[in-house]
Amino acid sequence: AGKKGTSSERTFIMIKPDGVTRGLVGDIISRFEKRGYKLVAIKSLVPSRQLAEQHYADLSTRPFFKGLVNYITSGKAPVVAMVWEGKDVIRQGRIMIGATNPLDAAPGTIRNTYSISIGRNIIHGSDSFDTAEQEIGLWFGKPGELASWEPANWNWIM
Ligand code: RTP
Repeated sequence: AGKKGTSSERTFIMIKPDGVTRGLVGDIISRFEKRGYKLVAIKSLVPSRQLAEQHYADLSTRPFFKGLVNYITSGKAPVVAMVWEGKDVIRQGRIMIGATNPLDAAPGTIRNTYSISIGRNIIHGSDSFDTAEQEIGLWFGKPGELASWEPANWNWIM
């Protein structure tokens, strides 16, 4: 996940099928872009069962696990998987997303703005540096999948 605590820190963000179906991809990308974060990978896909189960492996004993995996693999809509880069992006991403239960999410966050249901909370974001490393490797593990780039005017963010 880049280097922790530096401007090359990276996080894994996934817009879930409900966010895609509802046409929120543009708004979500826009929030990260405008904040000053850099998009270094993006793809739209229907995850395989194996990928979804690996991604949510920590939750495998929870009662909602099966429903969660069924939902993100259903193919009714794809997910949009992304890697975003920048200072404190792992923690800031979680703040921008809001609490897991949208009913507890702070006003202005993505989940508060667009949802009222924990099982349809629009988006996922890595919750720590180690998780980010693991998730980026899982979703973008092939060589060349992450773009490193510097826009000409990047000095505005320093
Ligand atoms: P995420 O991993 O998706 O960013 O969410 P999170 O860390 O905020 O929450 P986590 O506890 O890891 O749960 C992962 C996802 O499982 C779904 N969930 N459903 N029906 C339920 O009671 C329930 N609880 C959790 C949510 O979609 C949550 O984002």
